[in-house]
Amino acid sequence: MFWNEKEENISEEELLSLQLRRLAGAVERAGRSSYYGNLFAGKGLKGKKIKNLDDIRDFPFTTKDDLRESYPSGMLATSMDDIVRMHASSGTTGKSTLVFHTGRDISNWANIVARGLYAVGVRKSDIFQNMMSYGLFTGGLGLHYGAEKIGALVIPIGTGNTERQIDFFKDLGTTVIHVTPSYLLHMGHVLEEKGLSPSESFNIRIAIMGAEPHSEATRKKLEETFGIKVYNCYGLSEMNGPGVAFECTFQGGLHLWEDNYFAEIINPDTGQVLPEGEEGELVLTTLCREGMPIIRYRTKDITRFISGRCACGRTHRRIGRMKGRTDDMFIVKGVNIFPSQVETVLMETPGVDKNYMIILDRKEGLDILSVQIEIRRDFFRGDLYQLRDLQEKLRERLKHVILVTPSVELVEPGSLPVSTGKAKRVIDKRRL
Ligand code: DLL
Repeated sequence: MFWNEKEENISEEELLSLQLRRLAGAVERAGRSSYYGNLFAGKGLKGKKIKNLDDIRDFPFTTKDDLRESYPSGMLATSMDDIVRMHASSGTTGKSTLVFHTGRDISNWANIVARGLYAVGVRKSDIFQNMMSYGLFTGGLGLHYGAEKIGALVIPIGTGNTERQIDFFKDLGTTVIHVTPSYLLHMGHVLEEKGLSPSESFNIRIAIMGAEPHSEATRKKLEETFGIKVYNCYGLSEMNGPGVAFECTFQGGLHLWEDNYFAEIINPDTGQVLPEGEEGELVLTTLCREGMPIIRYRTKDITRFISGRCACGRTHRRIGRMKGRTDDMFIVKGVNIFPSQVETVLMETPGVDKNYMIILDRKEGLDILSVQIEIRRDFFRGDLYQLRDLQEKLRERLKHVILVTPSVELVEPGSLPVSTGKAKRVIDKRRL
């Protein structure tokens, strides 16, 4: 039932004292990087010893902007020689947030992913089709290594190429898939169009689903459509990637692996740590990472701790399904996008006026991103070719920056709604 009973069924006292030891080590290691070294020295925290878990509250938060500003290696806490792999957050181009891992970091990460996979019933005999992008994005390699550790046969197919995915389902008898909710919804439509019953045609038992927000209703719908069990897996590249928290077969929340991450829930406005059970922003500290320890990272994800021990027996506390984010980031086809990235492209393109709107929708299970853009009156001289050129140029530039191909609609100046307060740039019509 457990991948590693000693680690997962650890007593609360032991877990707390392990966290304390590891937290002290994490702060000490972080201080070796130029970023934290200077920060701690400037705040008089250099050499501060962590004597109890609450001592971490004296340390400042780390944000995505801090990671960007310390690009490329300001948070590196070891020599570059000790690093064996680098990943980056999805959807970032240019100055992205890089994370460096030593060999031991990769092995620890694979261990907690294996833990999560084992907890939902993945075994050595399974055929694991990994339908997430490989590369800088952590979804591909992150689960790959965990599934290999269990001894499953891993098919590193990545995302897309739906025809081949279906062929492998049939020909190799895939039993477990790792997929984003939007891609699985899309597959359901494709299969139905082909006259194939998703629930009767294959051997799939389990889907691991993550990287994007989704609701309990979406889970239920997918479980029914495919006749499988769907389990939620949460993570973010700054904290390694997938597998920070994983559901077990009881589906009553996600076990956050507290021997690897120290978690706090804060009030996003005041930064105050909230009492257990209250909803707020999840803040995480890496407890074991050597290559790039991160202290009190503001994930911007809203969740809460679920009280009580899970029926599965694991001690690690559970968090609830993500309720949303405190910033304006949205996720399309598993890729993180900020409206500011779209805005930068638009404002750099001659002919574009001030107002624009991003519309997110879902057709046959597939995410669609459209951008409506007001065009300057003096630019529009009734030349259709010129407009088509501009439309094409915008589509290409946006695709280059946000890594998702948008549909671009050019509209007359003054035709989009003008907001009086904070501009609402994104309309999300997708039903999660
Ligand atoms: O999305 C890592 C991942 C890959 C997780 C595969 C699970 C499966 P990033 O690209 O850095 O990393 O994006 C992280 O995605 O802060 C959340 O807002 C969102 N997110 C990730 N998993 C979930 C989930 C990967 N299960 C950001 N539910 C996070 C809701 C999720 N949101």
